[in-house]
Amino acid sequence: MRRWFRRKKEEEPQPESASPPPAEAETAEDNAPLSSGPGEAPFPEAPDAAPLDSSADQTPEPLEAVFPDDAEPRKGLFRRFRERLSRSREALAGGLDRVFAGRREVDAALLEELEELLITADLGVETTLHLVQALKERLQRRELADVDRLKAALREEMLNLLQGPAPQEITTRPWVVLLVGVNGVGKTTTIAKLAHLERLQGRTPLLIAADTFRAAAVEQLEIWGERVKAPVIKQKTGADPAAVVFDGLAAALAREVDTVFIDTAGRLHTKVNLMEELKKIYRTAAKKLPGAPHEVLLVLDATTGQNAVSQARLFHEAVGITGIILTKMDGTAKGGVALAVAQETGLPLRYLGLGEGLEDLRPFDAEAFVAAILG
Ligand SMILES: Nc1nc2c(ncn2[C@@H]2O[C@H](COP(=O)(O)OP(=O)(O)O)[C@@H](O)[C@H]2O)c(=O)[nH]1
Ligand SMILES: [Mg+2]
Repeated sequence: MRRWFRRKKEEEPQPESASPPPAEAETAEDNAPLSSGPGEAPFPEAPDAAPLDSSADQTPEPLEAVFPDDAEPRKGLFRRFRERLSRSREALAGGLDRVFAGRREVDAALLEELEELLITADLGVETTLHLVQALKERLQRRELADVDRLKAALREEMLNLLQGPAPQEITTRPWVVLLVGVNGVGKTTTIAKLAHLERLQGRTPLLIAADTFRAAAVEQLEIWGERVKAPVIKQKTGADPAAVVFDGLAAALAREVDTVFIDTAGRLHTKVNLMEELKKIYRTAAKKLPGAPHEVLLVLDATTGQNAVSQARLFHEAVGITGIILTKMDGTAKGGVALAVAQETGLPLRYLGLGEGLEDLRPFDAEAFVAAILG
């Protein structure tokens, strides 16, 4: 039952390389050349490009040095998820313990209590009903002899729901990743974390500051760029974000970097403009580099709960999302929203933000996640 995203995909298959996803008539403005003014070179060669730090070419630190708990990466991931998702575990596993206390048999009344608990733990009505329905069917098949079986069955159903396709294989260079999402969800911080992960893998990232709305946004990205030793391509505040992307991709090609991350604006009060801006960025990227952007990652703030699902719908309709990053999973009891987002969008969860530091972004792992929230 994955309605709107699946439907959209069927109706509007992602076009091959050059053209962006929304099959819309382009406006005159969209077709106009992107040059910033008469007599000016349309795209001066990245005038503000930060010089490539020479240390950027050195071998990055080994993974274990930066993630000491990742000497055994999978174990470290389970531990980190458990530690950072403790409030969500309190809500879910703690709630289950309370519901199951003193009960041995599983009956319809118990499933009803479970239903209430899942809704309050931010799984959303639809996802909760989906899970409870699956459990009711198991109960009818007499598979739920006791609460332990029920707990195991819930774990299984959650895992089924979170099982997404494997991440796209990186097949070309530069690999271009566009990050979108409303203001304050963590896009800029997440780009820094992603760039950091790239460096740990010995790859070279380049960052494009296409949130030209506020000077502070560009500065923030520049500071992160220095920290992760990644060049940042920018223009003046107020510049056309699509032009910055064009410059940025030219620089990425010239420098032969491995990966490009594009930071975008996310102010909500101009929703229509924002979506138009993102579409234009998408088209410009595709024109400059056929096939780009190769991934469009939507950043959602877990603390906003069910609101995250409606944001996903909006952005997916505008630019066609390929994966989701849920930030601020640390310190919130609303981690259950991950299940709602996965179920209601049908899009794969790619990363979880588990804190504000550079190391606090981890690839999404369904088993580690479910183990962390169910205790
Ligand atoms: N606790 C926590 N804070 C985060 C996380 N990701 C981002 N933030 C914080 O959220 C705030 C907004 O982040 P920013 O990257 O500027 O959001 P943007 O407007 O989408 O670019 C900053 O204070 C970040 O430190 C996360 O995973 N956990
Ligand atoms: Mg930002």
